[in-house]
Amino acid sequence: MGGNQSMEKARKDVIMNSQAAQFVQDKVKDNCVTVFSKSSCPYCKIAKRCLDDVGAKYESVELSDREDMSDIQDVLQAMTGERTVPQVFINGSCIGGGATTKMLHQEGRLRNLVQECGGIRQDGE
Ligand SMILES: N[C@@H](CCC(=O)N[C@@H](CS)C(=O)NCC(=O)O)C(=O)O
Repeated sequence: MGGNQSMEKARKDVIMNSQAAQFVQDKVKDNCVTVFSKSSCPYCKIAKRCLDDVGAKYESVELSDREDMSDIQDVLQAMTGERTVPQVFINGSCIGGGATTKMLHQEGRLRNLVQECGGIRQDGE
């Protein structure tokens, strides 16, 4: 491993051992669908609209309200390669952001992914 690569790995290790990493991993583990979002973000609204359309229950983690917003984005980048929001996790994996969520919805695949972890709202929920 070259110098830059090992520095990069060391940085990633520090990020993934942080409190913010534990927080992100717990959210992803505890929810069938988790959306890391910011209140003013149009792509986040698109992703949530798609999830609402298929009747998904999801936990939205609103980063704009949090002091550790930047730490959480560092964690998301270490996990997925992307620092942007939204990042949508279904059944433990990141499916991508707003554009990918919309594409999966248009292709009719989003509902099935959510269904696999029991995240579709039942009557009255
Ligand atoms: N291709 C991405 C674009 C997402 C994007 O550009 N998000 C903006 C907010 S709407 C962002 O994260 N900007 C940087 C930041 O807020 O830190 C997607 O489809 O989700």
